[in-house]
Amino acid sequence: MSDEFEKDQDRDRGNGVGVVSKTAPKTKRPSLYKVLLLNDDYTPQEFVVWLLQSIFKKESEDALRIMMHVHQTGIGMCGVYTYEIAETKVAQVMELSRRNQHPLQCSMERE
Ligand code: TYC
Repeated sequence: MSDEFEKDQDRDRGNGVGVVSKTAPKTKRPSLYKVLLLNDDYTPQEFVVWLLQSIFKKESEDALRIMMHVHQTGIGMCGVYTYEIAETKVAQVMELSRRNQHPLQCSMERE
């Protein structure tokens, strides 16, 4: 049991052990970010499927489904991550696309 919790309990019992204000929670859940892939007319479908498998660890069936969703609707989600992981994945997609001379675009958005 935490010291803070015991202090709150002591105050509640009116036993003379005071706390100034209610104990604030010490942890906050991190914000999550969606990583989004955008369609274009030039990046090969196989390259997008390969990125989804290698960077986003998707099974081949899921990778194909996500790629086709982006191809047909213009945008799609590759995954949801904390800020730094999402940022790293976006940078990896952009760098691999650039190195392979594909115009593929990837972005992130707070959930
Ligand atoms: N539209 C591309 C093609 O027909 C395939 C593609 C899919 C490109 C998804 C980008 O994010 C993308 N070759």
